Amino acid sequence: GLPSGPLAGGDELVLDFGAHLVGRLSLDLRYDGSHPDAPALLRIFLAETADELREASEDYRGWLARGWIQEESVHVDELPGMLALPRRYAFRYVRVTVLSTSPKYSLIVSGAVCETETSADPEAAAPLHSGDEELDRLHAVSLRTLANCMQDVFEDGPKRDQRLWLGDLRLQALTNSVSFRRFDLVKRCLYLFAGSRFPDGRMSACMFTKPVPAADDTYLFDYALMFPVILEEYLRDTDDAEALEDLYDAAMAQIEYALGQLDADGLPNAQAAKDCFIDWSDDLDKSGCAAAVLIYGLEYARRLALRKGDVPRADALAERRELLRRRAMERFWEESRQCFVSGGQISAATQVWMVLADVPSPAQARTALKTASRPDLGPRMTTPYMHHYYVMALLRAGLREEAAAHLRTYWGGMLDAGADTFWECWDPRDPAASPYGGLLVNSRCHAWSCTPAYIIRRFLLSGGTV
Ligand code: RAM
Repeated sequence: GLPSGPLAGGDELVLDFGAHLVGRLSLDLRYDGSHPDAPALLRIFLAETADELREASEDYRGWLARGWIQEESVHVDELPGMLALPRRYAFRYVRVTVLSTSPKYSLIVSGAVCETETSADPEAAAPLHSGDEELDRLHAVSLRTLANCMQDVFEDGPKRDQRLWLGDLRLQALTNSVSFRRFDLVKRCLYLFAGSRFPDGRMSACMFTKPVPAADDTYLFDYALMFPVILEEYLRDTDDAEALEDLYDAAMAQIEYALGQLDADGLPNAQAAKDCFIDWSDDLDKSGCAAAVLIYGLEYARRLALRKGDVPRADALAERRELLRRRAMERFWEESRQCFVSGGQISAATQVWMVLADVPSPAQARTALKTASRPDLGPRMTTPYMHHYYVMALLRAGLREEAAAHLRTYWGGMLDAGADTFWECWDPRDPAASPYGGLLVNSRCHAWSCTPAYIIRRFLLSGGTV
């Protein structure tokens, strides 16, 4: 029942499905005029957001493969009929451009169907009715983001990269724990990582799953250290003794490897800092963050050792942690400025990770985070991944109002800019920014942006502490 008139060569039609979907698209095609005497040639472009519709794919010059752009050229030999497009797509809008029919007929798009795919049961997660409309919307969009990324594994983005990343998994697992509670999917992802390690025991930062599970050859120091964190949080939710038994060594191997990457002062060396992701920021000095993430990981490893009944190891890990904490204070804390300085830089990222790792005292944490909020300092945070940890650090430091305000302005800013699902990158001062040199390949439904539901349920409404 689409209001599509007959389309001749050069005409186009844009369909708006009204929400961000992940699934398979079919178009019901008919014709007007004489029996088709030539194939219809169509270009079909699928966009997650309206601003993508304004971009011309032939102008894309970014450094990520253009194969991620959701665009098909299709010959339709038989009309009328259903045209089933070949891939799974992530989209809200579909533009059908008729490149050619023939002088004897025109094309009619009389219907469009998307069969959606997710492994999240929408019934399992109750909508929020908090009496605060903004929070309810943030919660709903956050869950839609997570659900659309939940496929065979927790994907980072259903448009791109469609794969499992350790850093993203941590945030998805947290949000899953307050919503869909598909702990079996978390477990599957943990086993995929643990079972696909490099020969030296390190864990890849990301996994392909098709046609068969295979680790990517990327190692990220901070992502690998998230494995013990995710495992410990998974066990907190499930008490799964089998998983503890199976995955404990793999988790400890990530800590051991990282502890082997220290410099003469006993802090993570330059290579470790280089191997950190932290945020999409070329200018960010990551040495302070590398130290803090290791200290953070050590605390979770200590808790795992306790779960395992391995008290001597738990004590040894606590000692290593305290030693590293003191060294980090010595090298990175600047008393006169009351904040952390890494490689001469005062960045939000460094303050955030130091606070999360409990490196400073509570009073120092508060001054460091006040510094972090000064927009004139250091490289800006660019991804919701980093902004999530900023909110967590504010909560850790007892700055609850600031945390709630940041949630509302940052993720709320995406809502104001038209988000149906939360985006991979969002810099309010540069809305069209792309770490990949082209908006068309930015993912607009992205795993690491899905945490507002977690923050709202665990902390803002229930008064929980980090
Ligand atoms: C990108 C993706 C993914 C992230 C990595 C580091 O490819 O956005 O989510 O984890 O970078």
